[in-house]
Amino acid sequence: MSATAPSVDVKTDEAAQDLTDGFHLLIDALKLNDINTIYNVPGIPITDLGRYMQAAGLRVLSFRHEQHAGYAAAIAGFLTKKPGVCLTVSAPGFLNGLTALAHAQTNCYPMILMSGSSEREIVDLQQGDYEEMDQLAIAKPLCKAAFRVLHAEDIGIAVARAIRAAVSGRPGGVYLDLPAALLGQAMDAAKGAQSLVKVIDPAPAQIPSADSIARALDVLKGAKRPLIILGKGAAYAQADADIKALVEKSGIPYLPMSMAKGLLPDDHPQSAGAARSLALKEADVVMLIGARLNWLLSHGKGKTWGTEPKKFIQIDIEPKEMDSNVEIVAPVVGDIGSCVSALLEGIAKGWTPPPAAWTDAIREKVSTNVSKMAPRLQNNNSPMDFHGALGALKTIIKQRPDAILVNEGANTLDFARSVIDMHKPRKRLDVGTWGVMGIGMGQAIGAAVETGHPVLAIEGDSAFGFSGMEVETICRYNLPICVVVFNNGGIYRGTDVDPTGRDPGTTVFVKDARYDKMMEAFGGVGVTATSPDELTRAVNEAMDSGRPTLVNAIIDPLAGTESGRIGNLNPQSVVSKK
Ligand code: ADP
Ligand code: TZD
Ligand code: MG
Repeated sequence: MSATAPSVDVKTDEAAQDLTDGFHLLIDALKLNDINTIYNVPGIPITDLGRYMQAAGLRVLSFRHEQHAGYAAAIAGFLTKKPGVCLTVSAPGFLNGLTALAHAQTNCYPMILMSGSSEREIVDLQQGDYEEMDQLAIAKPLCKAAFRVLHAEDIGIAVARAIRAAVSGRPGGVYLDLPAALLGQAMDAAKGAQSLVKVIDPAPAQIPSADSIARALDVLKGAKRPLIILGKGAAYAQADADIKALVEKSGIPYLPMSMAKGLLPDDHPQSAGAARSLALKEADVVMLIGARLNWLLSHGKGKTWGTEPKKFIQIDIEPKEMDSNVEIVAPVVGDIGSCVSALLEGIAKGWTPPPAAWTDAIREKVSTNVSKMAPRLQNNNSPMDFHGALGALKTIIKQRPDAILVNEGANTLDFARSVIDMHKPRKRLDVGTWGVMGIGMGQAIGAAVETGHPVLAIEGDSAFGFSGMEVETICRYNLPICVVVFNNGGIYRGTDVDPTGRDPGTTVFVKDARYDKMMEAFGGVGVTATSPDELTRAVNEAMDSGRPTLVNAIIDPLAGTESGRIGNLNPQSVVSKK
């Protein structure tokens, strides 16, 4: 006995060395596919997963709330064309992350939400496990694909499927369910290594048909007043040089959607940004590149689009997008890089620029509107109005074109979008298709981590409140983020009152709130700015130092308007109008 006992022990040790488990297979699968950053909130059953990931060299950033980890992952997907990964615990953590997954899906950002989940047998019999929930069923309708992995040997395939689903075709959100029991499952290490899959060509080029390109060129050539609309799909595609060449070689005026600003610099002579109404009303042919005809473009019809009959050309990777709101006379289905380069080839074979009457009309309107706006941006009023404050920040962004601008709020969003010129692609990150409040700190952190560039987050005071606790995360990772809170004491304005006199009005906050103290509480810099000059000083200092900073910018509570620029979407009561 005594002679055999040690050899049994040795054998067990050797066997242990040859084993791997769910934790490590998942890490190996992610690393194999160059996924190296995870945005998470730890807890049962994924606490050790985060630790092992960190030990294995992945960057694991822990947030204070899963929604913001999710928004960071979503914007990482937009910026890098690789799925951003958010990791959460079961039921409540999963649900907190799910808002961000649905947001990624809505905005066509590639993202994977991985959530730990409880024991399948107990969940399925609904016996009341710790944080019990059938997460897969709940995630499914809100994302592009949802998978559950039950066996360690399937982890490699599951990660591969998740990556491919997120980035191929129209990018979107993917859910990966990781039952607790999976993570601890052991398997032979060599077999485990063989089970991993490196995804080859995860987002294959989708070449448009020659017919569709010829049709689009025909329609464009027949136009008297053509217009190109660039959407965030065009920014995502990272076909920057070809898109610029297409605009410039064609001579067609272009209008950037919010997150496409900077694909070409906003002060480009062909930009119709400051002549949006005229351009949409008068154009006869509109070519959409990575932009949907959703509410942001009034569904392609109605007053915004004037009385001129329009012909739409649409470039999009998603065939079902065509004819979704109005007829598309020249659908071009493919990836934007391939479609734009095919159009460029066509143009090189012969092209007449659009009539000068049209391009001059747009340029004149732009120049009139820009001159009208200029003096308003230079005021040094205290308390500030939106234009004075944004005029100061516009100059800062011009001087620091590599900085990334994150922007949310109502007035704070709508005014910043039109006032602040962007000079480089993918530098403006905002509320996206839903107009969601709460993306601010998550997107700022995701952008700083993924790009290493400084971030300026311009936040309405309400908008900031949705993710304010993440300033601790910013300080903990010492990220170069300067948050400017436009403090007008409320949602839209700070002047609402409860007619009964009992409570504060529904849209107002504590007066004279000191948001700057929140950043100071965690070791960052807090400053209050009461004039555009003070704002300029504070932001420049923050951007120079790279230290986490929050500038509490005092805005006149009377300056804003209801719902910013989309007040028309509010339903009207007949009773209150009596
Ligand atoms: P915006 O809000 O800026 O108008 P949308 O989010 O509405 O933009 O539209 C983006 C569109 O871009 C989506 O319809 C999506 O399918 C498309 N898209 C995203 N990536 C690509 C790509 N690489 N090639 C072609 N189309 C793309
Ligand atoms: N909740 C979520 C998740 N998204 C939303 N868009 C809203 C609520 C409604 N909402 C807006 O559409 S804008 C806004 C809310 C609450 C805040 C506007 O106030 P603000 O900006 O302080 O951020 P301004 O500058 O005061 O207008
Ligand atoms: Mg406000």
